[in-house]
Amino acid sequence: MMQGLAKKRIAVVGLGLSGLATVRFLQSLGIKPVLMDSRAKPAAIEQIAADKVDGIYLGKLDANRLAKMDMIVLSPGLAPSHPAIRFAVGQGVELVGDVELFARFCQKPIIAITGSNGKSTVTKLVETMLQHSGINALAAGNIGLPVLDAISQKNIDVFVLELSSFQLDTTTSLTSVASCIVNISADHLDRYSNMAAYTQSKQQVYQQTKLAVYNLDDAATKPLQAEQTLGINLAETNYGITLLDNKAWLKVAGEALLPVAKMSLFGAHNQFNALVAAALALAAGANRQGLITALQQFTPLAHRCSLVLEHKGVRWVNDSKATNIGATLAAIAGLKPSIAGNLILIAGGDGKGADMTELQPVLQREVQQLITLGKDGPAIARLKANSIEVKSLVAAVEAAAKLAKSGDMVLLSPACASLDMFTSYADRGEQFTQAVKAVLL
Ligand code: UMA
Ligand code: ADP
Repeated sequence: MMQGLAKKRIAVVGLGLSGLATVRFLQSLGIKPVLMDSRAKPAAIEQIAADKVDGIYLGKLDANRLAKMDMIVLSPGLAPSHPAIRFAVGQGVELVGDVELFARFCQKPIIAITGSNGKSTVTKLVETMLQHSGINALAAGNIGLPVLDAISQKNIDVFVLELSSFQLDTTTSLTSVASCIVNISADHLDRYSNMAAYTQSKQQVYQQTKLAVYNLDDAATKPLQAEQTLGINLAETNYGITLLDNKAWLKVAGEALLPVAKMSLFGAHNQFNALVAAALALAAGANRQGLITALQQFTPLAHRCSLVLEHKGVRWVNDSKATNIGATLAAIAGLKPSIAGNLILIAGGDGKGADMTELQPVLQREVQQLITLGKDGPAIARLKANSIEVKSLVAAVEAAAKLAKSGDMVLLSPACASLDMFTSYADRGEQFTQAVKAVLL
């Protein structure tokens, strides 16, 4: 069961959530890893017992020390193109990520999900559908629970993995019963040289899969090779939307499943997410009643088009998880039909190298007032006349409160990462929620 790891000199590079889980996992196998982080003082350093590791090296990554290893387990937040990593790999050191180790050790069926947007929603839906079918499923990976923490949980029947392109870049042994790229739109272009490189990274989710589920409206998601494929869009006849007694129903595996109005999630993008999740869950043994219960009872995830409050007829919505353009476009498309008055959009942050002009047609057509902040705020502000540039989220909320009238919606959907001003998208969403309450109540 040691998969040949026992006698290896292993470096865990990056001491964030997944790095720490990797350290614990290796220690449980009796291995004392070498630890490195490019930061002088990573937050988690206090949690590590020095006598259970073979040295901790902080600050600049030490290329010569890395080159002496047999294996490097690299955290997703560090790029394999880092010069010290490249040097070590050039010297013959094996490079893997935590998901690769998980794939080598996991004995249970795996469902693997990637995409630019909708990964977490689909992952949680699949987990819930399986659970309501009496199958003990556990969601892990990019969604937050490191896979090497998940692996030690008892009595799990199926692992449902949300995988980022960063994780896929260091994974080659993944075998899955079903997998999916939900969609591909511009993201992480500060790490990938172009969209082709980013797409290639996402395509790795289909390695050794039995069933590859893809998005018929997005050619880049089509598997280049897979045992079995299933293309889905809302217009498709097998998995799609069908009209019954003038009502829209989800159609799953050729049969009507549930009226769309009975889903707890709203918007066309979430109908698509539901169909994809149903296909993946059925492939892992879910039953139709399990799918129905999950779709009716699913609690929408926080910071994704969540209503903060309604005040004097104005709805304030937190979509902080929209960290790229595709997510903001989906949020506006989903919410706009429900807005009687104006849409006031708060956007901006770190655009990660994306071309913000892709937002322009929708800003012109659907958004009545734009408020921007953050590193790429000015680039977004240029796309619409009379936009208001502010320096803080509180100032954005104050500006929106002055403009909003009954029937309007104020939507925080930044189309950018949060890390230029906040510790995470969740921090940004929480600060927005607090600011809205402080300004209005
Ligand atoms: N970092 C350094 N030096 C290091 C190591 C990390 O500066 O030596 C920095 C990274 O650049 C990054 C931060 O520290 O800014 C965290 O990086 P990490 O690799 O230590 O991340 P973890 O804490 O292990 O969390 C990772 C995922 N993070 C990333 O991929 C950046 C988490 O996804 C995931 O939930 C967790 O593993 C458990 O599997 C988060 C994420 O932002 C939600 N993912 C990106 C996204 O969804 O767009 C890909
Ligand atoms: P991810 O884990 O890929 O970031 P989430 O499910 O957390 O995906 O959703 C992130 C953002 O993307 C939310 O703002 C949501 O409104 C939007 N979104 C969700 N599903 C889709 C989809 N299928 N297509 C486009 N955008 C989506």
